[in-house]
Amino acid sequence: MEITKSQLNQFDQVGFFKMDRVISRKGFQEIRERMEDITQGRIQYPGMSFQLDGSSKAYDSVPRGGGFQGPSDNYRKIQGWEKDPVFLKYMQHKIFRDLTQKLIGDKVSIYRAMFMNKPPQSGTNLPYHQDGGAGWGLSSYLANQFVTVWTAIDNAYVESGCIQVVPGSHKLGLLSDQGHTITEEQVKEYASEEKSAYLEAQMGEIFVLHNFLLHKSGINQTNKPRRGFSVCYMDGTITRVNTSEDTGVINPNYEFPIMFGENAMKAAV
Ligand SMILES: O=C(O)CCC(=O)C(=O)O
Repeated sequence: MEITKSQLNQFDQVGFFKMDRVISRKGFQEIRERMEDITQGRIQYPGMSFQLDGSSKAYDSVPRGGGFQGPSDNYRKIQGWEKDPVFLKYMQHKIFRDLTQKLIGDKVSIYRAMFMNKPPQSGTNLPYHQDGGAGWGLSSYLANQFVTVWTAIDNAYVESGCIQVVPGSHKLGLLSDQGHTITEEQVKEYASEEKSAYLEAQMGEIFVLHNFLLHKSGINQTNKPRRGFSVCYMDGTITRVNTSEDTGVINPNYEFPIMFGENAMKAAV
């Protein structure tokens, strides 16, 4: 199992590509069950961060994150999944080793391992943004030092708020110094509906995303959750220069977890 030239070409040309599920059905079921264990508090790890969904579907109304806030199906974002051995094993899958070696290099860390949920008939509109820029509090944010792997935990459709992207927009570079959301004028100029594509996925399928690719996601109008697991791999030499909500880093002594290469994390047995 390895990343092909054609996938890398697609990544270069349009800023993303899709992959089939990389683990067995049984292994994927274990991931889904473990996700439930964590959202319901049956398993807890110190240092994971939890943010509940807001009540108004508006991005600026989501509450601040914190520690575990009780069993809930309404978490919008949870970070710190590398602390869990089932998730760590997935994140260190040899296909992601191959991907990151080809795109980044030998020593690879993550700046976040994140669950993003659109609860049934709910969820928050996430506006168009790029995953990079000074606001992320990282010592570097060059394009070739990052790649995001987004896995569908549930089927993700247009109606359930799947990710929407502007193919090729990674070539625009960072549209804001700070990174993250773009202005309404930039949306008009670069991200009209006609230019966009919806990334629908069956559970287990994966999208590999360039961090400068403009992407957003809507609300969930179905009766089933739309959960995604997003891992942002980066060059392992990058350090933290600031705290940042986006990376979930609030501890000033935080060191990014190494996934591959020297000092890579090992799952506790
Ligand atoms: O899962 C989503 O709806 C958005 C995820 C996202 O923005 C990301 O992985 O960078």
